[in-house]
Amino acid sequence: MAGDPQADCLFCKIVAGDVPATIVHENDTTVAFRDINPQAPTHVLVIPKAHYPDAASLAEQAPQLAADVLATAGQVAAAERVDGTGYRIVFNTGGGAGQTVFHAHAHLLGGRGLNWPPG
Ligand code: IU
Repeated sequence: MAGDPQADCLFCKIVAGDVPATIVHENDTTVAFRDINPQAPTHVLVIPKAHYPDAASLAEQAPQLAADVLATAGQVAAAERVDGTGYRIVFNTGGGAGQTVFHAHAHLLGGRGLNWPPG
């Protein structure tokens, strides 16, 4: 069923506490943790606790939860003090765009200059 934990999903295991992660923020619906391969001084992944494979399915099937992810990203940006200089929220969607973990997640990147367009 949509949103249910998936046994083979790394991020569901992080939500369950079965795989370690450096969690920087958690509330009833979302978790934020540091990316293990950071691409910027601040690189935090914000995920819904419920499983949706990508941002599009999350937004379509659980729009309030998608909003929760964005709200958490904003709160983490403020806590990391990157809100003053600017930051980026990225949802890689599909393998061709670089998505490797198929549990919806926002990358929050900040703490350095960010070029546009991204690679
Ligand atoms: P992507 O947009 O699906 O490519 O992002 C997945 C991210 O998950 C990527 O930046 C990885 O470095 C990150 N990650 C992680 O933080 N912890 C892990 O155990 C694994 C991947 I596997």
